[in-house]
Amino acid sequence: MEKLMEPIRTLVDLKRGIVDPDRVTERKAYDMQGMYQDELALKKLVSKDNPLIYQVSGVNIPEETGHIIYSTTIISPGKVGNEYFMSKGHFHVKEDTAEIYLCLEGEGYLLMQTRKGRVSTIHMKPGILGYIPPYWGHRTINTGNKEFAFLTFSPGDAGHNYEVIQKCGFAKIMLEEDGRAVLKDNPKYTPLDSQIG
Ligand code: PAN
Ligand code: ZN
Repeated sequence: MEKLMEPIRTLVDLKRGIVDPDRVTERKAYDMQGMYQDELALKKLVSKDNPLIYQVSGVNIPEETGHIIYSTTIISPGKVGNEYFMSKGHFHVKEDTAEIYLCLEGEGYLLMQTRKGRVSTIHMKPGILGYIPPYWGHRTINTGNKEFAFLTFSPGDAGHNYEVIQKCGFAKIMLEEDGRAVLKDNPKYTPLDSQIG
């Protein structure tokens, strides 16, 4: 017989997301090695005070078909060299799964990319909902001067595949130039061959 799960009530602060989460994952500068252009600047940050780049707060939902997983991500303001603080970025393990991002606070970009390297961005600010269709890898970037917070909702069985991004990077990077966020080609990008996209 199927085990029936009990409904869950979650309090959401409309600026900072899920209140009293079951789990919080922190990503500090140390955890972001290999992700930024300026490796020396990252090294310096790590040895200075290894700042928090972002944190993900979630509720325990079974990672199974039929469920919807939701969490809050908060990315700190800051840069590594002239590259803004950002999430690692990933494809879903089950690549035919979509995701919804709803911005609560701050501003930034949702950067998406197909396996073939086609790129799309959505400028996020409070109230903007970004829909990530199936097959698009995704990363978020805080281009503002305060915390960038958003809620995410994804299918329970989506999973996270970090390997592709770790190996190949994104085709584009977001840099600060003359006080503005500018999307540039990533000189370190190494494309992957694939039929999708
Ligand atoms: C999000 C991300 C979250 C952190 O919940 O997992 O923003 O980014 P990374 O997972 O790339 O570190 C999501 O897209 N889940 O599928
Ligand atoms: Zn995702």
